[in-house]
Amino acid sequence: MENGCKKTTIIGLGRSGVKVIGKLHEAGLPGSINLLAFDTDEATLNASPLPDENKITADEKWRNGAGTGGDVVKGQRSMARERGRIEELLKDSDLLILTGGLGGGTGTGGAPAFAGVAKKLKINSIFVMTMPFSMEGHSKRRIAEDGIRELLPLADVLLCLPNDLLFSCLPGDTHVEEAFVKADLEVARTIRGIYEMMRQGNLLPTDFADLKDILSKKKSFCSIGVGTASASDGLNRCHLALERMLDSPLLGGTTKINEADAVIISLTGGSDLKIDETRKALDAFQKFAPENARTVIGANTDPMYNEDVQITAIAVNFDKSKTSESLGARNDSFGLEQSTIIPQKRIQPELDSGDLEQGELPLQNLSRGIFLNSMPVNINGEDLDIPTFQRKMIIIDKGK
Ligand SMILES: Nc1nc2c(ncn2[C@@H]2O[C@H](COP(=O)(O)OP(=O)(O)OP(=O)(O)O)[C@@H](O)[C@H]2O)c(=O)[nH]1
Ligand SMILES: [Mg+2]
Repeated sequence: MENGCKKTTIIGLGRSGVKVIGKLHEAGLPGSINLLAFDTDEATLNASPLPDENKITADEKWRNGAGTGGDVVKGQRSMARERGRIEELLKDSDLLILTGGLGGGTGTGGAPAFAGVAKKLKINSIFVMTMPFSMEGHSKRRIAEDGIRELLPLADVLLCLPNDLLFSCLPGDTHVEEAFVKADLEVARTIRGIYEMMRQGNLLPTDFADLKDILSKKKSFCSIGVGTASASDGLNRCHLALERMLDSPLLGGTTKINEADAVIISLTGGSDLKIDETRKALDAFQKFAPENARTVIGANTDPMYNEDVQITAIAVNFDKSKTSESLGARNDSFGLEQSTIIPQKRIQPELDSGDLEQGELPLQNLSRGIFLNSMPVNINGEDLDIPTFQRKMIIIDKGK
């Protein structure tokens, strides 16, 4: 088998997720990958360059393709009604990567349903979600943090990319529209890097087991950098890719690697990749990583990379703060300064520990009719307020 994964399904959920999947589709992806765009909003899907058969208008019967208008509960319900379809689409995959923006109704409310299905089907799952810009205000951030709480017990790996960091390296006079396109490209690049890391390297392997092993040891905060270069950029393309990786906005500077407790790095090139350039780049990288850090190195070739190389690194810092055992403390690190990867295994007992501080719920944004004063009951990504026959897709014989 050419790579470790039978089949990887990468899903874009909600407007920002759909846009990122569009960029991945345009760039082309190697290996056996199924790209899907899910949204409750038909207009977003119509604007996507993905082939029509890869676009799914979620919960069309109830939402009429009109979106959720920022209502997380509607997002939860819509995607819970799609569980049967999601199961069908995922059943032949062994890795799910899902991306979307935390803060909106569809992405935030819908992601746990995908995580629940992946868990049920025993598919490894990685969620790459953006955190709202600080300029979007506190209520969006609270929605995002509540979304993280819902996802944590279900996702194998959750990676939160702070939108503020995506914009931090752009000149102040960049047009907003252009800034969003750049942000989408950066998220797409990150997903491609994570995917490459997960493929079993034909030169040196890194895969899900390594990632999970490192992250399941302790609570950790992570940064991710991706750099690419081509032979046309000059003779030293691996060095250039390394430099670009170290410069990439989501990494947040080389100190993230200098101070890491563990580092996972992978290099992918085409069949023209030479041993010498690979070794030199990986040796150069080792100089940035602390001696006592656990380092996992992967290298891979794929004919699709012809002349190109890509280097991806995840720098992992184990949380050493004494007060960090509560989710409230961890929230300080969500978002602005660094990306966060948190495996589900460690999180579950903490959620049950009683340390959890109940935040104020953003009810003003939600319209829940007679359920206005009740909490949605979500178990394993299933909304229990939805009648069982609808959740389980049971067809009721109503006679003629
Ligand atoms: N990177 C990036 N982030 C975006 C973009 N548009 C919105 N976001 C972020 O994603 C969050 C969610 O927005 P959307 O993706 O539009 O929301 P949605 O999931 O479609 O949800 P609803 O439309 O409310 O059902 C926002 O709060 C922003 O932080 C974009 O074009 N690029
Ligand atoms: Mg939307």
